Amino acid sequence: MKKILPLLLLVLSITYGCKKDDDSVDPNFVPARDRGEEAPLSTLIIEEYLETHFYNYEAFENPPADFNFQITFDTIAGDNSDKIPLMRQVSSKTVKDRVTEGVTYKLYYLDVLEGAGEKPNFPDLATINYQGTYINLEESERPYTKLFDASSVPVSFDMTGIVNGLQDALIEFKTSSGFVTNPDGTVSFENFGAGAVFMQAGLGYYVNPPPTSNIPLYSQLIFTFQLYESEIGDQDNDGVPSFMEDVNNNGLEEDDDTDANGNPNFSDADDDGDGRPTSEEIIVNSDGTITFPDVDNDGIPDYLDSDS
Ligand SMILES: [Ca+2]
Ligand SMILES: [Ca+2]
Ligand SMILES: [Ca+2]
Ligand SMILES: [Ca+2]
Repeated sequence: MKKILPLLLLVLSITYGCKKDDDSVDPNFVPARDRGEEAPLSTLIIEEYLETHFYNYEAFENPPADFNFQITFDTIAGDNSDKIPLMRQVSSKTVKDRVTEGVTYKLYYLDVLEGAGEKPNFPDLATINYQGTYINLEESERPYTKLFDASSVPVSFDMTGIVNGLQDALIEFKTSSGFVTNPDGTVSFENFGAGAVFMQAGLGYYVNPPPTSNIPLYSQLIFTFQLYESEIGDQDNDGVPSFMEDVNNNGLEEDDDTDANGNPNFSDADDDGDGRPTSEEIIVNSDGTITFPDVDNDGIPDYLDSDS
């Protein structure tokens, strides 16, 4: 799972490398491809996959008794030539690149089971199972996709720490309505959300795949998942839920940094940098609601106001 910080660091070092045009530049240094130019190429690869593959929709329509409600894909060919291509069943939305201003992606996702619980917020913690594959472009090395990570048991993730495309997809689904405990002590979630997302490299790992993963640079990623539970995230533990730390209200947690100290508000326990922790500049009421005092009455709540 990608952490945001290394990617940002990487981009900074590339910028520095380009500007510094002297002998100290590593002769083997290859700058990352332009994210804006890469985006449409990535989309074409995704769309070709969606045109040539289908999912096990027939099993979801008439579930066999032992069906596990896992989404699987196969090529439209041979006995499966008459299957409906994913392209006709996916939804899409426009999402922003987190690195380069102005770059956007048409993100495709497949909504198979919507779920009967709650929609997570983008900076929440989500409990899911998942399978992550990448699209393999080496004709000599089929199969078309290769698995790089999976968990068949529920695992909880901080959605601000996972690949952006998966974060962008999970917020379109709902959690389960609850769970039952089985006689053997395991739990079974009921009415969970299930889907898949097909993401361009820029919403995946781009030039920064996990070191041991063998994922090639610029790989398009596909995740299938079941969404079970979510929990409101407060990553910096300052008492303000992280979804409320999206000051510019654009659905991204990375680009709000009131005191410009490099730590976005969702991971900054003193958002205005005035030396008083945010937790001391808000009032958490007994019913869990939060009051934001504005002592100098300038319209800026104290926790975002460095002079009050
Ligand atoms: Ca934001
Ligand atoms: Ca900050
Ligand atoms: Ca904060
Ligand atoms: Ca303040």
